[in-house]
Amino acid sequence: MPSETGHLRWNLEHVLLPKLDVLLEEGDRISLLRAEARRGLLSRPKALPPKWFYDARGSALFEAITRLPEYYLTRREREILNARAVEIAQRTRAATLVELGAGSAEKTRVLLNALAHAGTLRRFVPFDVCVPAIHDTAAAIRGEYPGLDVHAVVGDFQRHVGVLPRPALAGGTRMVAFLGSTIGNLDATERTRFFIALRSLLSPGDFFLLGADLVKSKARLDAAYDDASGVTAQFNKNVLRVLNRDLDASFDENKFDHVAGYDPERELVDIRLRARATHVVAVRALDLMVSFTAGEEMRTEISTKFTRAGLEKSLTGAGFDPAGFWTDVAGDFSLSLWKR
Ligand code: SAH
Ligand code: AVI
Repeated sequence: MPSETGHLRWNLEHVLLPKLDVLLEEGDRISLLRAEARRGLLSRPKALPPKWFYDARGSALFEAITRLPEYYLTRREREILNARAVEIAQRTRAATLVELGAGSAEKTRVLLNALAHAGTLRRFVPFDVCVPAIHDTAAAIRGEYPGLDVHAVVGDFQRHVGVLPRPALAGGTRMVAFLGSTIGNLDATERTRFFIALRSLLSPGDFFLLGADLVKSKARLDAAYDDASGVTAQFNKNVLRVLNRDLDASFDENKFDHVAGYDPERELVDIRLRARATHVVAVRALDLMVSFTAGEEMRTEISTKFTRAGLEKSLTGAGFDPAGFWTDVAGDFSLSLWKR
């Protein structure tokens, strides 16, 4: 028989905690990590998908990146949202806002406020692969917006966009937001697949709001992804800690350097970990011994930079109609609205 305080706690949690759908259970997450780590560590050059940066520590390190002087992206996107959220709310009249890769959803409050002010907002669906981040975000938003139906989803937006729970999407116009230029962390093939899956999730009249970083000078991009205080290096090396903990691996982050540089031809920042010396790493959960030679680089992320023309080609090619395109005053970052 639960105690009275136990009852009280259960009742309070029942009332205060937002709905949570888990499309990627812990067991599935580990199976996916095993499969993707095995494929990446056995490929040449070695590579790991960027979604594995984001455990609680990785998400906190990303938040620290957003406050770095060199990392202009978050500030620029917030500037655009501050200037355009009312217009976006009026244009979309969205009842449901789904946010993919929501993280802390800090900037999203600007959109939520505008939609609430327009009187159309009923539901917020933050979606993320990082359980602690989505849990904290959903609980915080629930507290800040009483009466808003907050329905959080744990999943991989590269796998689960097509299977978003219907109750989370029911009723009224939907807007799916994908902010922060996380789209740039997908390669061209992954982006095309993602846009097509997204379009089939949406109904005619729904909207997609995309934050995408724009092509600019190599000097600024190199600095943004290799900051003087070394926070991005810690973020990059966090993937090694995730593999150590979840795959019983023996990576020593002191044996790797963070390497990041903009490639103007491919219009992307290539982010890697470079082995300082020849050594072998055990990945016991995969029954693998992985050799690194001195100077060998393992890719951990790409961060693609876009042009307006390139975005228009991709999105219209996937069947979206342009419904708005804005940049910050300096022209560093873009926010664009697309109609299904
Ligand atoms: N949207 C926020 C956070 C960007 S950081 C902003 O603009 O500041 C990228 C976010 O996407 C992280 O919260 C990370 O956990 C999430 N993420 C990365 N890959 C993902 C995937 N494949 N599926 C779902 N979420 C993912
Ligand atoms: C989440 N994503 C958009 C960030 C980016 O800018 O590509 C991740 C990041 N990697 C290094 N710094 C920030």
